Amino acid sequence: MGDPAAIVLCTLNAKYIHASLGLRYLLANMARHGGADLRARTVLREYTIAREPQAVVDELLALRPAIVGFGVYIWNVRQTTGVLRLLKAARPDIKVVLGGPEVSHEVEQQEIVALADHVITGWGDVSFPRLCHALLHGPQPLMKVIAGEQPPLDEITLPYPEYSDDDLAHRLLYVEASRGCPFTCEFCLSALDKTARAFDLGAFLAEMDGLHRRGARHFKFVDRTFNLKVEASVRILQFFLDRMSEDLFVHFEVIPDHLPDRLKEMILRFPPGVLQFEVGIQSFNVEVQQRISRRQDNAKTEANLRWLVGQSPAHLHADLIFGLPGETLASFAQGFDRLLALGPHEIQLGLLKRLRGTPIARHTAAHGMVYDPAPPYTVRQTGVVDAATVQRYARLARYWELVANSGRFRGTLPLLLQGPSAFAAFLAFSDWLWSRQGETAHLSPEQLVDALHDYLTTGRGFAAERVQQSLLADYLASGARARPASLRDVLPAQGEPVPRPVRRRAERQARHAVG
Ligand code: B12
Ligand code: SF4
Repeated sequence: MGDPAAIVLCTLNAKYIHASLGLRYLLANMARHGGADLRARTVLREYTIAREPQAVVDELLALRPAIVGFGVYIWNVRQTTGVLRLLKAARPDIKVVLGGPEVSHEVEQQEIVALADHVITGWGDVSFPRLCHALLHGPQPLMKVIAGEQPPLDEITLPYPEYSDDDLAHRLLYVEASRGCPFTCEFCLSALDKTARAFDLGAFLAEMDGLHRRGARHFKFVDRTFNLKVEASVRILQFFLDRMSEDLFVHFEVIPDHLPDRLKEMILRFPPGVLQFEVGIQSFNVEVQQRISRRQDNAKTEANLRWLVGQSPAHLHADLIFGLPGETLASFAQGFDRLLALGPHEIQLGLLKRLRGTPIARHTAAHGMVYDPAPPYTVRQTGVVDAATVQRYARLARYWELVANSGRFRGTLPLLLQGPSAFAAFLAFSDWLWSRQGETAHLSPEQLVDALHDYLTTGRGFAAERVQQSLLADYLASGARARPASLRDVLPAQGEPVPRPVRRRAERQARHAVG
């Protein structure tokens, strides 16, 4: 056996494709803020939430660590608690340090915190190395809960060399040009930030260049608002324009009502399929926006979305959240129809979550908000939306993923959404599909084709031939090769050549589902 690793940095990612940027920051700062000896004895271990807790513990114990630091997030808190329980039962002497957004607020109420030795709330870049130094070399820390220090950003070593070649080849590379957000949307954890702070852009771009030279072509910016400071946005876009290639793909989260001409000009210089923007709309309801302290100019938002969809080469994902205090099903439907009319490539239908620490909690009593007490703390009902309606919406959101966002039914979707309200039309289909299937998961593309055929012909009264032709074109374009019953007589016979589907590369990317 080799030397024991003094410190293990561990987290359970949502899926293998997500690499933890937070832990790489901690690793990158071990030498600068903890000492060269600490860096040499620190290792990173990432798992997914699907991994058996005992298997994770066995691997951690084999490393013989003195300290294990866990990155705790809403998607892994349940599983990490399980890991911690087993780890502490086997080796109570191992010091466990927690950090991450899920354990940065309401710490006193959490089982995982009770099981741990220390918690660092907020940023861990500097405080984690310092705490490890103290735990290993003294003086022993007195406090269990430590507020993470927020140093000037130039005192934080950038973590990008910590991405391995394997990460570059197989995983999403998260990168961060700025931290924090100046806005105050109450459902969002970033509402607690006082401001956004930018990393030195020259240094950041030099790191991006390093990643690019090593072969990285997919970059996901985690900046809360990429288009906050136009000067910086323009320089970042120019950086990628200078390195344009067939396989380049860059994802940004943007605010919808701020798109100055300089930024537009830059965007227009990109070929299609390279830029992906995620735009939080959340609600078009002015009263709701004000209630949750979300500043959004709806007219500018609409104009910008129209421009982005109609004239820019960017792929556009727009997010809505159902269940905000005071938002009814009818007002949400209006917002959905308004957004759909602008034509974003995808509409992501979210359901409100009461994230630990977020100010939205102040509306709980006055607006009859009831949330699931278990992560991800999803809203169950509100004063104006009963529990059955929330469930009905959740099913609709799931079916929307399968039918609309999957891109499998591009030709047929307009038929399905026909009518005075696209939302109402899709809700009626969703209710019908639920009554027929009784599930929202495990629906094969063929089952969906048959269901759509049935619904559109018998339920909506469209001509059978028109529906069949539309579904056939969609089915062939999707590249699926089975034989749904409703298309059997019009599909090319087995063995006959079938047209190859054309895929746009932006669509290959997983969406980042953040409120
Ligand atoms: C990437 C990401 C994801 C990825 C997951 C990545 C993964 N590793 O598996 C995906 C796309 C799957 C995702 C999904 C969701 N996400 Co998300 N996501 C992010 C995002 C954009 C980036 C995270 C990041 O890398 N940040 C940059 C690093 C530097 O910051 P950090 O991770 O916070 O790390 C710092 C500290 O937390 C701390 N720290 C971290 N680990 C450790 C460990 C130790 C030991 C210590 C001491 C300190 C420490 O130090 C780090 C450096 O300072 C953040 C927003 C953001 N910009 O942070 C949201 C965010 C983390 N997500 C959030 C939410 C709400 C969600 C969803 C619930 C959204 C939804 N659908 O409604 C889902 C959940 C999915 C599920 N399965 O349940 C919330 C977090 C809430 C929480 N309590 O965890 C955030 C903060 C966004 C927000 N709106 O407020 N997300
Ligand atoms: S939703 Fe977006 S704009 Fe609003 S506080 Fe969160 S990150 Fe900032």
